[in-house]
Amino acid sequence: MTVKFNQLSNAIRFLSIDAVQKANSGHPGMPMGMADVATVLFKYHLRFNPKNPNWINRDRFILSAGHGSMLLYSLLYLCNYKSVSIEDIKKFRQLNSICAGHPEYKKGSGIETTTGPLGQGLGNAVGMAIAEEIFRKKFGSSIINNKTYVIASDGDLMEGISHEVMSLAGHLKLKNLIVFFDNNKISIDGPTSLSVSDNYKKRFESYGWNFLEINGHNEKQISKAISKASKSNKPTIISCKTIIGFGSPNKSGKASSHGSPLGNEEITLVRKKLKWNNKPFEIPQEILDEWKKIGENGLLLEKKWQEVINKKDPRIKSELEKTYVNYNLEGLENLIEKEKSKYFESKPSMATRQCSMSVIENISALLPQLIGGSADLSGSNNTKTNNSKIINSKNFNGNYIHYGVREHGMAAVMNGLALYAGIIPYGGTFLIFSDYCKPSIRLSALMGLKVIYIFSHDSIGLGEDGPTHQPIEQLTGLRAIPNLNVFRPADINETLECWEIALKSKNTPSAIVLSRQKVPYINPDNTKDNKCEKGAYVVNITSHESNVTLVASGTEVELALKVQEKLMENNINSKVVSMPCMELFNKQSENYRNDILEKDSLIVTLEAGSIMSWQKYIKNKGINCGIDQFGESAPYKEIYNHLDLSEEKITNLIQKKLRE
Ligand SMILES: Cc1ncc(C[n+]2csc(CCOP(=O)(O)OP(=O)(O)O)c2C)c(N)n1
Repeated sequence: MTVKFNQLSNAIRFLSIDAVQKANSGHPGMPMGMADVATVLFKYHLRFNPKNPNWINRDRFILSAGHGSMLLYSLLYLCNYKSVSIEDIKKFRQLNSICAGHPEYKKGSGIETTTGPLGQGLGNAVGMAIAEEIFRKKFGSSIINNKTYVIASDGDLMEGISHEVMSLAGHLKLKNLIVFFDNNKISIDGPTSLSVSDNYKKRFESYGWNFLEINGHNEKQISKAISKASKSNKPTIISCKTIIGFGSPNKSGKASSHGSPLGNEEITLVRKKLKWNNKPFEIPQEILDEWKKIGENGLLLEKKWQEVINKKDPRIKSELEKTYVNYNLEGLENLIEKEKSKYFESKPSMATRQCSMSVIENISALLPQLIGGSADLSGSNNTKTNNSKIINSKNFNGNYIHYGVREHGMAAVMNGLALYAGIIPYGGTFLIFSDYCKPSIRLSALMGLKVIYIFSHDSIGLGEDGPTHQPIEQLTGLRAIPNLNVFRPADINETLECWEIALKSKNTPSAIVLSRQKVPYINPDNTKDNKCEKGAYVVNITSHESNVTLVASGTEVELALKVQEKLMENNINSKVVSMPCMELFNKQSENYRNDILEKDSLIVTLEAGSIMSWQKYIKNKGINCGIDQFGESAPYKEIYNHLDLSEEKITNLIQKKLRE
């Protein structure tokens, strides 16, 4: 018996409906509406191999509308991915199930990225499509030629980030990027006409995209559109007119099918309407077999791809291996060590953003996998160096992306670059605008991606640009994100060390926060050890029986050293601790932490920003020197004074406290 097309797509529909019903929560409407598009894509077009989900030249499939997660889990199960069994589907939305509420990235599972916050998946897909272009240029189109497919919903396209990343994709002419727009005209509040009247054709054509329009339930139209998109020299968006909750007599076409179980009565009606006479979670064997066959096609595809590679120079194979599997960080330690020694001799005063530029310039000559960029602040963030080669639509043989003024987009694209494999992305903006990147930084951390954020102009020290540009609460906000290392180096030595940690880190993104203004060289000795690795270390101590410990980060380490001098003038011994990374310090043994922050010492913390993340270190008896108000527009030294961050004022405070 031949299996009909709609039996294949109905398998997705019923797995989704039944899983949502069993979990008593979830989103059945979208998988029911997009089941036909997904079936055509997987049956005829998507090149993937369930037996090797890490195949580098696989087409990427991104479910940007992550709330429709059951669509993805159904596809993975039906195509026989090892990651998703029927038991997993029965445990949809339960603790430890791979079938989480929204797709959560897991390498090798077929879940290519974490989605749920609308718009992020689109940004990741743009990053993946850029990565594909970079590697196609490097290895040739017979080796790397994969497509990136995305399902995006009304909500994805309403989000501002969709503008940023799709505009960039059009500019870069990412022809292997194909987006299916689930144009069902329904969102949570009701019809999308409540809130949007965009002319999508004009919108996307103005970005430089192809815009195609089809009936998203018509097998032939869907397939023809994908074929057409595949031949295009621009990115393509296929607007698929679909019915949310397709097949539900009372809820299809309505917001009521979007985000809650259909209910047993309605599900019985859907079964009747779609002629599906199977029990929950039961898929007839012939349908399962047909889906399995779809998956098995991939085996052949990868085999053919391997044959192509086998015919090439063996060096290509080892180069592929080196690029995607075994990053070569060899040479990094030597380079860092050499640089550290060099600067120990010259002890330069440099803004840490300049320090970072010198690091990038050196390491990018060594590490081709570094792809940098900035959201239109290259010169200020010092992200572009003499070794930067610009990537553009005509030439992807480069290592630097001008993201334009698109911070949020940049961060989501960097996640996509990292997810593709073989790339360590870094990108810059002002620390104040890390707020514009936050949702994507959070996802870098949640996914455990090696993404490096460069945030310069890290405090009131930027001076005259004023309070709109002076970060106050940003450091605290970033530090509140789990699994993100926030580095604030104090000099060139620390900048080198922090970069080294960021590059070596396996599953943790990094934010390297840098000053606009110059800082002196503070490193006390030339050791091979990476002092920043433990998060904090002693810079200078006037006596081992010091009764004050000054703990600072970044530019305020200089201030701490000045306070130390003043205290000494008054016969008060103290210790200066630099704490470039709280997250690493907090992970150290209790002994180490107690050695650094001695119990009987008066702990004084200094940072030109919110004190919130420092409060835990003073244990109620110390002093937090920081800023809990907005800054001012003035030359920076005046602002420091105005906001009480001067050695005189801090010394007075300490003396007063010691007298208490
Ligand atoms: C950034 C973000 N804001 C809000 C939400 C909550 N949310 C989930 S789906 C959705 C909109 C649903 O409409 P649509 O995108 O058209 O999906 P469909 O109804 O077609 O499934 C919203 C607001 C979210 N997931 N992400």
